[in-house]
Amino acid sequence: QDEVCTQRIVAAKQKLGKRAIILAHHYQRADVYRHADLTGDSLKLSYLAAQTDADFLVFCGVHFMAEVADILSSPEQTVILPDLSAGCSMADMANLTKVERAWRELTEVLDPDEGVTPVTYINSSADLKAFCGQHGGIVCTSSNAVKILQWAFDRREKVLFFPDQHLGRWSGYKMGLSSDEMPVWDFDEPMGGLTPEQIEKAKILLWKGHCSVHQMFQPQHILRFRNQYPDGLVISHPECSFEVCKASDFVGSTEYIINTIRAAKAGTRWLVGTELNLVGRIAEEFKSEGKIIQFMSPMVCMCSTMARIDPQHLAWSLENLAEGRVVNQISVPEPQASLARLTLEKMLEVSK
Ligand code: CIZ
Ligand code: SF4
Repeated sequence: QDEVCTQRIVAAKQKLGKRAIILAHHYQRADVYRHADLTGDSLKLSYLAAQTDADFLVFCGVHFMAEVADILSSPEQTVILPDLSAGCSMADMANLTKVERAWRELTEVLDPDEGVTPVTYINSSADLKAFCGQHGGIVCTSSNAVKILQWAFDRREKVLFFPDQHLGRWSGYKMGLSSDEMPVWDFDEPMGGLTPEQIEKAKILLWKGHCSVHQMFQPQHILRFRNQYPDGLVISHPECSFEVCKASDFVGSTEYIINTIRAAKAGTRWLVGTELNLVGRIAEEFKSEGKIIQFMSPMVCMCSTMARIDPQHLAWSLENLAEGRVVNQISVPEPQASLARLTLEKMLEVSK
C-alpha cells in the first residue's frame, strides 16, 4: 500500500515537473514530509512558495496555512490542500460572528481614544485576519507576538487577542503583565463573562481558545525529567499552558525550537514540548551529533487534523493536477484576501 502510494506520488510529480511544488509543515507526518520540496513553519513556507514560479502549490498543512499561501502567492498560482477536512481546532475556536460580537460589546463600553486593538495569531481564518486589518489591528506568529503586542500598546490601551489564550498569556507575561491584566474572554458569555472592573483593569483580553495538542503537556512531565536528568534542558512551544512554559528553559516557535537545539552543544539532552512528528524528526536528525531528544508527554500528541493529509490524498491531488484537473483548491475571496495581505505585510514590517 505505502509502496504503491509512493510510486504514484513520484510518478505524478515527475509528470508535473516544475509546475507543482509540495510544501510540508514541520508537524506533517513522515510519509508525507519526505515528498516535500519545501519545509518550514506556515509563514516561511508561504513566502518561499510565492517566490517560485510553480503554478501549483500543494500545501501539506492545515486550512489556515493554505489560505495564507493563497493570500501571499501571485494570482497565477493555485493552492491545493490535499484533504479539505484538514483544519486547525484552535483556529476554529474563533469565528467572525463571535469576534464581531466581542468587538461590538467592547467598543460600546471603552473610550474610543484609548480603545482596543484586535490582534490575531496566524492560526486563524482569513476573514479574521481581514477583520484585524479593517479595525487597525494586526496578525502575529509565535515568533513575533511580543513585538506585535508592543506595537499595539503603543497605539491603544488594550488588546483583544485571539484565538490562543496561551500564546497571548505567555507573551503578556514576558512583557511584565500580571494575571489581572490578562483576563480570559469567554465568548459564550455576554461581555466575555467579565465584570466592568475586570475589563477596566485588562490590558490583554485573552480569547478562550487553545491547541488541543499542546494542552496535553503537563508541568509534572517536566518535573519527572528534571529529577531524572538534572542537567537536561527543556524547550516548549508557547501554545503550551502557562505552567509548562514557566517550567521550561526555553520557549519559542517551531523554527526557534529547531534552531536552538541545532546550535546546542553535542551531548546535551532535551525535553521538547511540541507536536510529535517534529520531535521525532529532530530526534533522528540530531542523534548523529550526540544530542538526545525526548518527547515531553507519555501520550501521543499529534496534530490529528494535519495527519489527514496522508499519502493517499497527496497522490490523488497530484494525479488530478497531472491530468489537468484542479481539485481541492483553496481560494480566499476578495476583499478579505487583500485586507488579510495588507495585515500580514504590516506584521512583517513591524517585526523586522
Ligand atoms: O505558524 C506555524 O507554522 C505554527 C503553527 C507554529 C510555529 O511555531 O511555527
Ligand atoms: Fe492547530 Fe494545534 Fe494542529 Fe497547530 S498543532 S495546527 S494549533 S491543532
